[in-house]
Amino acid sequence: MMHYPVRLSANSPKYSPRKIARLFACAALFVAASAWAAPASAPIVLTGADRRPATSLSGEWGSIVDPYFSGLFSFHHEEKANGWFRNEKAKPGDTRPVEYDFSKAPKLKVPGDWNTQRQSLYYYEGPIWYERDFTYQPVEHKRVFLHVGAANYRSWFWVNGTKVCEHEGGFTSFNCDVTAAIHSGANFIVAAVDNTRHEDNVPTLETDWWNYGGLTREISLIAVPDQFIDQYDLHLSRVDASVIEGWVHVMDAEPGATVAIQIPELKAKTTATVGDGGRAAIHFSVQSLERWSPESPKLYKVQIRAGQDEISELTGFRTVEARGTEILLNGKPIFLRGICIHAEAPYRTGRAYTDKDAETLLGWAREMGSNYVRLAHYPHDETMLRAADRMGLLVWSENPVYWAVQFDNPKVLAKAEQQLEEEINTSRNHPAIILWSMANETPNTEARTRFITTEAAHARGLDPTRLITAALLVRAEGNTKIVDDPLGKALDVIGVNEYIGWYEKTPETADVTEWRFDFQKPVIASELGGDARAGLHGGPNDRWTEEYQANIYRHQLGMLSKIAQLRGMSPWILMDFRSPNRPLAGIQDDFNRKGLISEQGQKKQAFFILQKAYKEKTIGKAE
Ligand code: GCB
Repeated sequence: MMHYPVRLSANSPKYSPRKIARLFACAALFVAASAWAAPASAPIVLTGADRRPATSLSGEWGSIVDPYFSGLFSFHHEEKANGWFRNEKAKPGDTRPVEYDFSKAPKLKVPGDWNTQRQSLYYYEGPIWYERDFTYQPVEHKRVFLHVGAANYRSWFWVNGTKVCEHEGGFTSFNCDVTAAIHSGANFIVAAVDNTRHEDNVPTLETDWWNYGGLTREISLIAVPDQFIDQYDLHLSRVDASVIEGWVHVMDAEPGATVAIQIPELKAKTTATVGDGGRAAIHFSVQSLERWSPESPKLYKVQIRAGQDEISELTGFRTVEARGTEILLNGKPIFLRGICIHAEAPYRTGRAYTDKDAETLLGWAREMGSNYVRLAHYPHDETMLRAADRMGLLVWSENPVYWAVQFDNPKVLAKAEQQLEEEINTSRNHPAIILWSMANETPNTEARTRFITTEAAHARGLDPTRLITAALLVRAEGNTKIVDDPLGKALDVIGVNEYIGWYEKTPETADVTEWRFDFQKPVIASELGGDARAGLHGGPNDRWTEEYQANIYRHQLGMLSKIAQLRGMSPWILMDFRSPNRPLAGIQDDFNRKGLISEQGQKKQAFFILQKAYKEKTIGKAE
């Protein structure tokens, strides 16, 4: 266990006379740093945060690498009153040394993972401090939030020396109220980000992707009125395709306050009243609405107003349902021709976050003939979801419950649920998302089934308009693959991962493989594939060559086309991605090479095989 925040309190059993003496010695510092001791409020979710005017804090931040986290914790793991968040400057006559100086420290770009910015940080796991000066002009009756797109894995934030929040989870956005800490003119912000892996984290110790650390996504300041729209959900009714329904939540609203919604292009308007819980229920009819679909990803500007607050969302309207073994999009059966994608940046490598990253990755998926992408194995950046909305790609979005997290630990369930809530509440207005995935390849145990069933119920409670899925491991008896994992009961759509021809047997084994499903539900082949180094050639049985990978795809496509209840597929994976599990020199060089495209954009033979199957619709029923 590490030194996560143990706050000082007078009745702490850890109090020893020695510590008390030390505390007296530090009393002066405590007074000076009293703002530090004030409890920071918990971060909140702001739906559509990226649609609000913002002051960007991107750019170069001073950075200090702090492997022992001595800038925050003293040697008994107590948070220090004189920690580095004070951004102290040495003054002549100081009676003690100031042993850090952000203004002289090397810079790190924000957003950006640290691993690909500095050679010495390539393998670094631990805490790093960030500092940035900025000027700001607060406006009366406005609250200011620090919006953090993502900080992997755990992060702490201070504005002008006052703690504003801390957060756990590396792939979801959060917002910290900094109103009381920010002032007019010169300000500074300090962040500490720690990407140390722990067994009770979500994800846990081992993953097959690089543990990129840092402030990996956009970070900005957002000003909102005292009463403001924090979350909303607007979607098309499954019962009546001319009705838009959902809710708008107004933070700190007086009951009886009004919410007004307008869709100018449809000349549609409605108003609703905020009830006790701060929510206004929305239900209104629209004429001649064009529904969002991959063929026609129509987006509408939707204006939401509550008191002084207004947000202009760009969204589309469609329905998704599972009926029997079908997935229905806008009431019609659909086959998901897709591909898995990691948030690895094309060409430059590192964590993806820019619009350009999203357009390149999703552009390749489109070029291949996809109508769907599985964004593995954690929630991706909002830029990816906006691009999917625009480009007409249906999305599987995933909670990072990956492999064997501590399924019997209630704290771990709470962490998974917190990340799930952040994921859903942030991105619930993206028409592209149709599937919430609870987990990937989890061991079939009672504790696991209980954990994910609870998570699934939670997701359904938060969002009953989408389908719940998970990527399951499959067991085999001879050449029969059997899908009878009891977790299937909790899912609307069954995802199955299998690697025939790579981790098991030969590509040709797919030809004689039969499938048995114990669930009459839609099935997605959520992973399949094998590694190939782009440009490496040989025969169809020479591992690591493009020909071998292509051979796997040929046989897999033959096998999959015989599965009656198959409703989609997303082979592993669009682009090669960095992973510490892949050290094979000259071939992998720290990259999982199952991409159909290399990280430098070279398309491998298998790309064209899948493209042909997707474009000619030789896989899946023609819609
Ligand atoms: C899997 C995992 C994925 C890995 C992949 C592989 O089953 O779900 O995260 O990267 O296999 O390449 O082994």
